[in-house]
Amino acid sequence: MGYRVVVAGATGNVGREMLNILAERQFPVDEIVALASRKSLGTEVSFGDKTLKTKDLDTFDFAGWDIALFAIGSDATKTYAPAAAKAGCLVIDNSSLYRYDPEIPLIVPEVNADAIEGYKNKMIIANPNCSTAQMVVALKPLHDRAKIKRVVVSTYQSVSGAGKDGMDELWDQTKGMYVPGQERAPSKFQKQIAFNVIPQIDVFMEDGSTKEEWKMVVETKKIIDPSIKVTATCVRVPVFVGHSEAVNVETEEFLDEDEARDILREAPGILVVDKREPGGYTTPVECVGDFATFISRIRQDSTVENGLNFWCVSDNLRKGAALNAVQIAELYGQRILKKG
Ligand code: 2RA
Repeated sequence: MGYRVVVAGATGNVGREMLNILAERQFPVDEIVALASRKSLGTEVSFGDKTLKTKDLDTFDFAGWDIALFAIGSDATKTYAPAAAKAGCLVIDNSSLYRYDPEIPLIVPEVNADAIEGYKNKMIIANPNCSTAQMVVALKPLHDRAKIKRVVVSTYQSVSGAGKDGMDELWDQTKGMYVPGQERAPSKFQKQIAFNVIPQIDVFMEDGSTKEEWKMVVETKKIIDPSIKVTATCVRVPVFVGHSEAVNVETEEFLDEDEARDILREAPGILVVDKREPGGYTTPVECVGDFATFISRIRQDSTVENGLNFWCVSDNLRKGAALNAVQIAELYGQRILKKG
């Protein structure tokens, strides 16, 4: 016996990946429905070798459904998540709406699976931001061994993090560079993204950081340990899929780079690719479609007493969004619903 599963926002980048990953991981589904807003109604989406026609989120009755994966943005989530939760359907939400609510668990299964018990509070579980998810997978095992005091991270985030419009803008702008008359001005991004990098993701906060940077700080504390200090610089780069991060950590205890490599090799969800030779590391194009968070360039930071640097790459639509949501659904099925 399996589960009755809803995917809301099924026509977007993340919603489509949710359906792919549910099928790939053979999530025990008895029945599945793909929901979309009225403007995408009737659009066909793939679920394994089946095709689903999207139904109207606005009129959908969540009663009797076990799990709803939401990828619809904060405004729509505010309208539909409480109704689903009230009907007894667990909402796993990819928007930022509930992430910072102390009553709502924010879960990365490799890191804080036990937080699942908090589902009872509101029948809603939040999925972290993409840039946080991959980083905490790497930080947790290092923190368990040597207690991380401070993290300095710079991100190189792909345009798919900004949705399909972001991908279209990179594609059209790149073509427009070569075809006179087809130039495309920035609209989704603040500046030209083709052949450029942009040090702004999301809006500015009062202290001069951006909301994306703030999210990395607050979410890391909530998921791993409030005592970890994080400072982030988030940058959009002209890559379609796959976020990269250069991470520097300072730990309380000394952690040798070889031991760190061994710890990361053993850690769940991580694949270490770290050869000190040309090409002996992972780049975003190599992680597309993969489940793992790839760690490379592990090395001591000799400018502080106990410091390490590493390079962290993952498919942002997967570990950073859809995969993590499906893993939460798996956890809820195994630990709470225990069907079958
Ligand atoms: C981005 N963090 O990459 C966002 C997506 N959640 O823009």
